[in-house]
Order: sequence, then structure tokens, then C-alpha cells
Amino acid sequence: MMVLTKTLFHSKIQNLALLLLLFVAISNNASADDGYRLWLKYDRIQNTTISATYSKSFNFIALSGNSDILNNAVKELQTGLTAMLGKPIPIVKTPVINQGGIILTISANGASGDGYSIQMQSGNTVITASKDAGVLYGSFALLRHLQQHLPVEKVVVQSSPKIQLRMLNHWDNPEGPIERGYAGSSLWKWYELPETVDPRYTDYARANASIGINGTVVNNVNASARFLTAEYVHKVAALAGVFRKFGIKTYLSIHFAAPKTLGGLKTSDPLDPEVRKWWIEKTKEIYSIIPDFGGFLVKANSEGEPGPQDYGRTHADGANMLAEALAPFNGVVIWRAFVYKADPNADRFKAAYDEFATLDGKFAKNVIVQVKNGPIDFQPREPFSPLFGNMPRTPLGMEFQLTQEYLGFATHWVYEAPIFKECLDADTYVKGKGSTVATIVDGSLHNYRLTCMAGVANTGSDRNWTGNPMAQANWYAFGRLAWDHTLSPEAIAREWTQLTLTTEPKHVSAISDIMLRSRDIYVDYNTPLGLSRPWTGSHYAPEPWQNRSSRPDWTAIYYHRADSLGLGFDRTATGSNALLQYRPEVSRTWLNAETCPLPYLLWFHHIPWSQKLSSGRNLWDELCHRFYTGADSVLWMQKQWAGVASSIDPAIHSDVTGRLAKQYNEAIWWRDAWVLYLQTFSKKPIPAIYPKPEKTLEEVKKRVNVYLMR
Ligand code: BDP
Repeated sequence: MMVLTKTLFHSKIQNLALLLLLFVAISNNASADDGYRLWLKYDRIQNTTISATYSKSFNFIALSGNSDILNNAVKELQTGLTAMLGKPIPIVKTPVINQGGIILTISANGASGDGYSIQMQSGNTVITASKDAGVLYGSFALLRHLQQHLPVEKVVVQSSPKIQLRMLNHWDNPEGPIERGYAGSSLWKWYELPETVDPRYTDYARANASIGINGTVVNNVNASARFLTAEYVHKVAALAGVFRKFGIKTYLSIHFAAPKTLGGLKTSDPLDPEVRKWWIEKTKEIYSIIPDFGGFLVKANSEGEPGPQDYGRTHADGANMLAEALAPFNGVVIWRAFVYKADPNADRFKAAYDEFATLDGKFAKNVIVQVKNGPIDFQPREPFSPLFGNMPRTPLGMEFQLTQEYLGFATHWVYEAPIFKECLDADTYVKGKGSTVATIVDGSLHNYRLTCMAGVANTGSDRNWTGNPMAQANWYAFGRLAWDHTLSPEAIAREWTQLTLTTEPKHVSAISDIMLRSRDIYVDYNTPLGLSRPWTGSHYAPEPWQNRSSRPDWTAIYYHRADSLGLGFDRTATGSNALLQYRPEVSRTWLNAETCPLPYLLWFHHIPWSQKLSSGRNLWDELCHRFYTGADSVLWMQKQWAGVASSIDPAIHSDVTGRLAKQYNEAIWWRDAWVLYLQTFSKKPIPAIYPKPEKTLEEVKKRVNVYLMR
């Protein structure tokens, strides 16, 4: 009897345990997060003390004005607060005294431009701005504050963006694929537009507005003229109709030869009166359909795209022709400086400066020249572009790349804020110490009338927007830095983690640690000591042996210059002398191989294999050290990530776990590719403390080929 009871008892316990497991499984499943909500999660606040305090402070939302943007601000606050506090928040016309609520006001005395202030007055939280968009940004700032569970009274702030045009550049093609996109296909369903407007466009706009982004270029810089047809402009207008309700202007990339290809003219020469007329008419047509259209983004005479030089004209001639057409509508031309000619003797590093610096002061008032952060092409680490500081009379915009073209696509976890920040904080010395790139881009150094920061988007049709859920942080960080470039990568990492993943303090620190180290780890197993690899092929796995192409600067060997003597690109006076494009205060340390910081060494010097470096190791040993420790550090990332499992949504946790496992395997593969290839020149052994690669160089090469064939 006793035995039976015991058995029954045990089986009851087992059943209970099973039920509990089932409940956990169901609730886990119910909470399974597909990443769609990004950082706008508004999960119910579990901490009862915090929830109770917030509940007392937020009992209503009072709005006096009426506009789409203001209504969206109210809607966002209402949705966010209701979800976080689990109680309805009414919208009222007049604030209820001493009840605790949010008051949204427009006032000419509000913060300038798109800025906002948040103050506490008579127990209410008052958001004031001079423009509707400012109120929207202030509302998102308040929600961000609460999502981080910070004390209400600490929300008091006055904030204005440092950059006027804070834009995403989508490299989306009309048929759906995204150039260098790794998160599915285009968000824009051109085949459905304009009749069907996907609700996802609204969520896209919300996400952007929440981080201050106020412009979007919807199509690829390698532009199809199709976007200028009336049919497509109407499709774009449908998108613009959604975006403007969130303070976002819509822009188009244009095909410079459109007058010929679309308009049937004999030429697209920017000085031809018929061509000018064609652009004027086309621009008028666009504005008649999209009255608040932002302007044109242009890639011209670059990588085979047509441009003014096809007619012996300059970039300024081309830009000014478009500026003339846009000026009556306050539209802008964003003219890209990403150019490099197919010259076997040239150094691609120098190309943009050589073509643009002499045009300083020759651009019309509504032209911005958009410069990539580095002189080559979105490499994992590049020195800042020497154009910054050398065009004082031309507004220069910054172009960063969020999509991970050279950063391991959607597999490798690389937090990009340190890349952006490194460039923004770099000192150009053009007006003495403190002339940072940021002060040039924000217009304060040269008093630019127009300021712009663009991020090449990493979004796509994947449910979680960015493929790798951790890449959402790069979109987030870009927006936050475009608003305020003084924010630190660490502050942004912590903020994003709290909004998106967890508020558990230890885990916030652990995740931020991974994020902050991730770029250096990637550089170590991919392009250490200033190597770069912008060659054709997959743009994914390193293929340092790649030596054949239609032009030399589309091979790998052009960039690393490995030979029996050493490694690296000599850009001093004995080489291409590209360092001359920087101020002496900048180039001084870089010119000398002894003083050049190791992260930039091979950008500027051809270093003998046996040369001793400041680390105490010789070049070959230092390279091995970097490649091996870089790859091994991915194990650390995995361990760190495993340690936060308890506070991360299981679906997201296992997604990232899988990606990290792949990242580790690929880090080993990439390490081996470089080490085995470079060893054919250095003829030196891999230091004994490191395991020998399991594969031969030939085997590694085959693996890369197989990858490319997929
Ligand atoms: C390169 C990309 C290419 C872009 C080009 C650009 O590989 O797809 O079209 O930049 O920025 O990095 O125009």
C-alpha cells in the first residue's frame, strides 16, 4: 500500500512536472520572438515597483494640435505605455491637473529644427518642439527612457540633431533583389504598388523615426531609369505617403543617362539646353506627384555608371544641372564621391581626392557631396577619407555602410558603431587640433549650409528585417549617431540591448562586451594590421590569391602586395605617396613605419616579413598571432552568448547561437586561407604555439570555390 501510494505520489509529481514543462514550453513558444518588433518592443514591465511608479506618472496623453505626425506620436505613446503598464491610457484635449500625464505641445520657443525638450511640470511630462517631427522624436525618446526602466524625473532633456539629413540609402533594384543585401529581398513591393500598400512600410517608418532618421533613398545607386517613369514615380509616391507621416522625406537615385535612355534625346550632356530642360520637366513632374520629394542621389562615372565625364564635363557640371531643376522646390542633389578610374598605375586610394578636391566651391548651393568614410570601400578598418577637410567650400556628407558587404554578410556578428565613431572622431587638423571629421560633417567647422549622414541600409524582407538579429543594432546605432555623433558606441550598445534583448544588468554588460569587441575580433581573423580586401568575387570569404580580372584594382593582390620581401601597400613617398593627401599632422605618424599604429600599418607600408613591430613580434609572427587569436575569440563570443541564455528570448538566442557556430567555422577557414597563402611568400613556419591548419592551401582554395558556386 505504502509502495503504491509512493508510486502514485511520484507519478503525480511526474505529471505535475510534465504539466509545468508543457506550460514553460507553451509560454516560451508564446513569447517566441521573431525579431519583427526591433527595439520597439514595449514588453510589459515585470518589476512591480517600476511599473507602479510609471503608472502614477502616466495616466493620460494630452494633445492640442492635429497632424498626421502628431497623431502618430500620440499613437506610439499610447501603444507603448498601454503595453508596458498593462492599463489603458486615454487621450484628452485638456490636461488633467495633478493627475500625471504626458502633454505634447508645439511652441516656437521649442528646441530648434527637429529638436525637442522634455520637462516635468506640475507632475506632468511635457514634450515641446517647434516642429511636429520634434514632438514625434521626443515621444520616442520618452518611450526609450521608460523601456530602459530609468527614473521618470531623469527624463528631462533638450536635444537637437547635429545633422540635418539623416538618411538611409537602399540599394534596392526594381525587380526585388538588393545589391549587397543579406536579409531577403526588397521591402518595397513594386509589383503591388501603388494600389496595395503593405502595412510593413509603416513599421519601417516607425523604426526610422524612433532613431531620428528623416530621409530615405528607396532605390539602388546603380540606378535604373525606370524609377523616373510616371508609373514608378506613382509607386514611390505611395511609399512617400506613408513615410511623410513619420517626418521622413523620400529621395530617388537617378540614372544620369536618363534623358537619352528614357527621354529619347541624342545626348545626356549636362550643358546641353535640351538635356537641362528634360531634367527640369522631369523634376516638375515628380514634385507634382510627390510635393515634399527630397531630391536625387547620384552615382556618376563610377564603376561603369554614366556621368558628365562621358561628355567631357565635370562632376560639378552634372550636379549643378540637377541642382538647377531641384532648386525651385528646395530639393537637394546628393552627389557621390565614390569614383576610381581603371588606371593600372594609379592608387585607388587617391582617386576620389584627385577628382573632387579641385572642384571645391564649384557646386551649386543645394548640392552635397557624399563621401564614403574611407578612401577605398567600406573595409572592416580604413583610415578616414582624405576628402574630409579638403573641400571647405562644399558641404560633405558622410556615407557609412550598414549592410555587411565586407563584414561577413548576415552571418558574422559585427557591431559597427566603433567603425562609424572611429571615423567621426578622427582629427583632420585642417583648422588645427580638434578639426574632427564629425565637425566637418555636422557643418560646424566650415559652416556648411547643408549637412547629411547616410547609411547604406541593411534591411530586407526577412521577418526580423536584418537577417542576423544582432545586425539590427547597426541600423539603430547609425540613427543614434546621425542624431548625436558624440554618443559612445558603448552607450548605444547598452541602450539597444536593453530595448531589444534584456534589461538584466549583468547580461546587458555581457552582450555589450561582445558587441564592442566584435569588430576587432573580425578584423583580426579577416584583415589584421591594415590589410584590405575589396576585390570582386563573393566579398565574403578572403581569396588573397585572386589575381585575374579585367582591371588590376579588382584583384586581391593589388591590395595586399605580398611578395618575397614582405606585405602591404607602400603609400609613402617611395610608393604611391597617397599620404600627401592628409595634413602633415595626420600623416606624420602614419608616414613612419615605426610610429604608424599597427591597425593602419599595411595600409601605408610594405613591411619585411622579419621586421620587428612595436608589439615585439616580427611581422609574420604578429600576423599569425592576430589570425589565430581572432578566430579563437569567436569561441569567447559563443561562451559569452551562452551565458546570457536565461534572459534572452529562446528563438533569438538559438538563432544567434547557430550564426556564431558558423562564424567560428568560417573564422578558422578564413584564417587558414590567409596564413597558408601568405606563407608561400614569407616561407616562415607558423609559431609552434598555434595548431597547424588541417587543410592545405589547395584544399582551402577549393572550399572557397565551392562556396562561390552556391
Ligand atoms: C561597392 C559595392 C557595389 C556598389 C558600390 C557603390 O560592391 O555593389 O555599387 O560599392 O558604393 O562596395 O557604388
